[in-house]
Amino acid sequence: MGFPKGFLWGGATAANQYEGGYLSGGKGLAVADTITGGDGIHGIQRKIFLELPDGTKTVVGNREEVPAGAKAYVDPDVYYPSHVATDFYHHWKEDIELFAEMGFNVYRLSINWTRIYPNGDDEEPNEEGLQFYEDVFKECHKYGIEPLVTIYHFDCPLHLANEYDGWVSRHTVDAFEKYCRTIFTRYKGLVKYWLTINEININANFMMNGVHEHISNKQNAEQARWHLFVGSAKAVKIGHEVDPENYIGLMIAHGASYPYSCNPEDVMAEIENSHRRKWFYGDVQCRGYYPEYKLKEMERDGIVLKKEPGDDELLKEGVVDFYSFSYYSSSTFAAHPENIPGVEGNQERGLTNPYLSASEWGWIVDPVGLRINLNQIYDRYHLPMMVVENGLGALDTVEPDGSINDDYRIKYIHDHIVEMKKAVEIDGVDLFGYTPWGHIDIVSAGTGEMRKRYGFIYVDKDDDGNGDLHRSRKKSFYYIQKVYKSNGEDLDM
Ligand code: BGP
Repeated sequence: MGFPKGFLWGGATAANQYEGGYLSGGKGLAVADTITGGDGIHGIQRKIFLELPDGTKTVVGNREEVPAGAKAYVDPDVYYPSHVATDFYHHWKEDIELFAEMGFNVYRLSINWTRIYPNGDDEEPNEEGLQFYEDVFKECHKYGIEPLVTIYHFDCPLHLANEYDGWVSRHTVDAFEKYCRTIFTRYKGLVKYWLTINEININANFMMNGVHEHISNKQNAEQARWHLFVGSAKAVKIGHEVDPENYIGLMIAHGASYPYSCNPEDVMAEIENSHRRKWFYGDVQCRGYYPEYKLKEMERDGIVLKKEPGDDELLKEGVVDFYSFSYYSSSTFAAHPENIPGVEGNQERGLTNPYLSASEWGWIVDPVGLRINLNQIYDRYHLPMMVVENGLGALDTVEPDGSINDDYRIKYIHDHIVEMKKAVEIDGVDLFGYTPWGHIDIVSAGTGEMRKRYGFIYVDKDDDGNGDLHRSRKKSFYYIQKVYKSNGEDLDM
C-alpha cells in the first residue's frame, strides 16, 4: 500500500525564473530576459520592448500584438525580473543543501540554452555554462538527489527569435538538435531523467518562443508546433543513442477538464477542447503521429506543414518513455457559454465551476481533478507518469519573528498528495514521482511577479527587485520534510 519504494520526491524550477546571472559566465540573452514584470491580480500584462524594421520602437503586452519583423531588446532603464531572479547562480550550494534537508531525492531544473550556446546557434558551446551545470549536478548527487532536467523551459535564445522567428523556422530545430547532443554527451552518467520541452502545448503560443506574429498566423503557429514536436523527438532519439540508460519524458500542462452539464453538447464541447489543448500533444509524443481529429482540423483550415524527409519516421522513433505534466487547476466547458447566467469565463479558458473555489490569482483549486487526470492519462497511454509541477501561488506574510505560516499552501499540497495516493493505491496507476512547483520562491512565469510565491523556502526579494535574497524556511518546509521522509505515509497537517 502507499507510494512505491523509491518514489521520487522533490521540487521543480526553471532557469529563467530562478537562476539570474543573466549575462554571467558567458550567457547570452533569451527572450525571457526581455520581458518585464506584470501584475497578475490587477490583470496588468508583462511587456516586451520591440524595435520595428523601420527603426521605430514600440512596447506590447500581448503576444498577438507583436508586429512582423519586430526585434525584442533590453531597455537599460527598465526592471527585468529574470536578470537576477532569486539568484540560484550564486546560491546553488546553499539551496541544494536546503533541498536535501527537506528530504528531496529528485530535483527538477532546466538548463538555460543560452548558457550553453549564447546565441542558440553558435559554432562552439560555452564551457563556463557547461561547467556550471556539471557542478550543480555533482552537488545534487552528493546528497543522493537525482537531477531531472528540462531541456527547454520557456527560454528561446533571443538571437533565434529575432533573426529566425523562433520555432517557426527549421533553423531553430537544427540549433536545438546540436544543443541536445552537447548536453546529453556532457552529462552522460550525471543525469538520467530528462524532459524535452516544458508545457509543449502552451509553448507554441508563448511570447518567449519567438517574438514575431506567428500566433496570429495559423500556418506559422502550426509550423512552430510541428517543429517543437520534431525537436522533442530528436531529443529523445539522441538521448537514447548517447546513453540507453536515459529515461526521457514529455511535459504537458494538463489541467483537468469537465463538461459544464450532462447536456451531450457540453460533453462534446469538453472533448473538443481537450483534444485541442491537451490530448493532441500527448498523442503525438506517445504514439508518434498526428491524430485524425488534428489532421481533419488542418485540412479544414487549409494548413499544409513543411516537413523534411524522414520527419514522419522520426516522430515514431522519438516517442517518450514516460508522461509528465503540470497540474494546478481544472476548467469547465459548455457548448453555449453565453446562455449560462452568472458564470464567468470563456470558451478558451473555461467557465467558473460552481463546486470549486479559486486562488488569489483566480486559478481554480481542484485536488480530485489530479486523480481524474492520472486515471485518464494512464487509461490512454499506459505509460509511467510523473507530476512535475503542482502548487499554490499565494501572498505570504513574514511575521515580526521572521516566521511564515503558510497553512493554505500546506493544505493545498496535502490535498493533492492525498488524491495522488488514491490514484496509486485504489486505481493502480503507475506514478513514480512528484516535484511541486517553485519549492523555493522564484519569479512567476505568467506575471513576472515575486509576490506570487509557491515556495516552501522563502527568498527575500520583492516585485521591484528589493531584498537581500536571504533564504528562510516557511512552515510548509517542515511539512514537506515530514511527508518526504515518510515516503508519503505521514500526511497529517
Ligand atoms: C507553468 C510553468 C512554470 C510556472 C508555473 C506557474 O505554466 O511551467 O514555468 O511558472 O506554470 O505559473 P506562474 O508562474 O505563472 O504562476
